[in-house]
Amino acid sequence: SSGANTVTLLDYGAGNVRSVRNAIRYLGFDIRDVQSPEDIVAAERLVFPGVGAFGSAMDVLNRTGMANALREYIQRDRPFLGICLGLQLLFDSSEENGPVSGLGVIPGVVRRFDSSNGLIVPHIGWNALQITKDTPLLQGADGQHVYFVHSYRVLPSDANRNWISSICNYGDSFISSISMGNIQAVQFHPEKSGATGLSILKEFLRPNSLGTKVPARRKASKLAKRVIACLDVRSNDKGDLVVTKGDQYDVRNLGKPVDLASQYYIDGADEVSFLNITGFRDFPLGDLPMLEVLRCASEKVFVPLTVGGGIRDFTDANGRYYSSLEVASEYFRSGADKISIGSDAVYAAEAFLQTGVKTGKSSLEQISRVYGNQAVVVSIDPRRVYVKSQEDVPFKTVKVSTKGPSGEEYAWYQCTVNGGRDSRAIGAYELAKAVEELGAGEILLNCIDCDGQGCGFDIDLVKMVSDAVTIPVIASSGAGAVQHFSEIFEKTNASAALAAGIFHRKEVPILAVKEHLVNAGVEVRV
Ligand code: 1PR
Repeated sequence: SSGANTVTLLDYGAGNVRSVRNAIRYLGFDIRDVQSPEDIVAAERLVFPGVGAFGSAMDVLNRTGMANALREYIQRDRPFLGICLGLQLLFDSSEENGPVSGLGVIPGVVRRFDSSNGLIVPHIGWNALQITKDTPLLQGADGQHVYFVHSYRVLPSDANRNWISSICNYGDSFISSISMGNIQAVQFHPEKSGATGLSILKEFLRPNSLGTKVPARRKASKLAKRVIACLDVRSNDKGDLVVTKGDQYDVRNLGKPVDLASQYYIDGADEVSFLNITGFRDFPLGDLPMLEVLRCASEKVFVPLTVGGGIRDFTDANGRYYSSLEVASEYFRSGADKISIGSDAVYAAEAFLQTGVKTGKSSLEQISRVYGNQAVVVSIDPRRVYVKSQEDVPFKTVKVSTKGPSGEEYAWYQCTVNGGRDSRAIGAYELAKAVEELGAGEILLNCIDCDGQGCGFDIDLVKMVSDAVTIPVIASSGAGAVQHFSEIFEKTNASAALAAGIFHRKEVPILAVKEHLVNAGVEVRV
C-alpha cells in the first residue's frame, strides 16, 4: 500500500536495519521495501540506512541499477534521508578499502578518523551536534547528543560547505549532517539516539509538520561518556530467560529481561547490554528465547543494544555445523547493534600471539570483516593475581593502589573463559592489544574480583587497558555508588562505564548517575 503513512526503505541486505524499521513503525508509519530500481524512482519518501563497508555497498547499488535510480531520485529533489553510510555514499569517493567511487552527488572524500594523535577510533557514542544551517529536520537539535558509530567521516570544505547542516567535533570537525532542499542525510543514527533521534526521524517522515521540538540545551563539544546498563541473563529450569546477578560470577535471579531493558532506556541508559552468561554451555541459536528477547527489546529500546554469550562455531546434536558468523548474523537480524565475544576471543588472541599470523578465520575477525569492527565488542573477564615483582610473570603488571594479602605491590590480570571457570595463560593487557589488532571495535572490561562488590571499578586495571589501546574501553564490575562513575572517568581513559547490580536492585537510578557526572564536570547525554 502507498499513502501519506508509507515510507520506502532501501535495504540492500548488507546488515541490520531492524533498528531503523522498528523506529519507523514505532512512530506509526508503514514501510515499503525497495525491490527494484523503479521502486526508488517511484518512492514518495525514501529512507536509506547504509550499512556495511562503502565498497560492498556501492558494488550492490551499481550491480542492481539502484545507484542510477538513487541519483535520479536525488536530482529530482525527492524527499530522501540517508543514515550513516547512507550519508557517506552521497560523496565522490571513500578511502575505506579504496579509493572507491560513491554516488558523486556531493563533493568530498570519505576518510578514516586520524588516530595518530591517540584519538580513539571507531567514534562510538553520544556526541553533540553544532547546527550550521536552519533546517526543520534538526529543529531544536543544536547542542543535543546523538549516537554515532563509525570510523570514517567527511570533512567540510569550500566545495561542500553549502550542503552542510551540522558539524560535530571528534578529533576534527566533521560533517554530521547535510541538507539541501529535500535531500537530507545524517552521519549519526537517529533510530538509536533516544528521544532526540526519534523526533528527527519523525520530522522527516512528516515533511509538512515540524514534529516534536526538543528544547535546546547548552552546547557540548566532546564525545559524552556513556553509562551502560547490563543485564546478565540465563535460562532457568523452565527454559525462560531471566535476568540474573551475583557476586564474583556466582548468580541469582532478578527479573524479566525485556521489561528491565525498556525501563533502563526510559531511565536514560545510553546503551543496554545483554550477556547470556550460560552461552558457553547452551547454543544461542537453539536458545530461541534470547533471540525473542532481542526482537522485543529492539522494538522499545531506541539506544544501542549489545548481545553476548556463546558466539563461536558450533555443531549441534544432529551434526549440523553453525559458524560463529551465522550466530552473530542471527543476533544482528534479531535487533542487536553490536555483539560481544568472550571466550572465543581469548582463544583467537592466544593463537595470534603464538603464531604472529592473522588467519582471518576466528569469529572475531570474520564478524568484524562482514559487519565492521564497530559492531564487535570483546568482553574480557580477568581475575587479579598479585605478584611480588614485575619479573615474576611474563605479563604486563601494574603497581597496585592497594597491596595484596602478603604485601605484594604488583598484580597482573589473568584472563578467563567460560564465565570465569577456566583461567588462561594470557593477561588482560596482552589480550586487549591482540584483539584490537584482530578487529575488535570496543573492549568490555570486567573484573571478577570487583563484580557485584559495589566497591568501585578496578582503577588499576581500567587505566592499564585504556592506556594500551586506541579503541573505546567500557569499564565494568564493581559500581556501587555515583562517585564510582566520576572516579573512573577522572582517573582513566574509559569511554563508558557499565553496571548491573546497582541498577537491578534499584539502589542507584541511572538519572542519579548522570546528574552526579554533570555536577562533576563530566560530559554526558542528559
Ligand atoms: O564466553 O563469549 O560465551 O561470553 C560469555 C559472557 O558472559 C561474557 O561476556 C562474560 O563476561 C559473561 N559471563 C559469563 N559468566 C558470567 C557470570 O556472572 N557467571 N557475567 C558472566 C559476567 C560481568 C558483567 C557484570 C558486571 C557488572 N558478568 O556482565 O554485569 O561485572 O556487575 P556489577 O555492576 O553488578 O558489579 P562467551
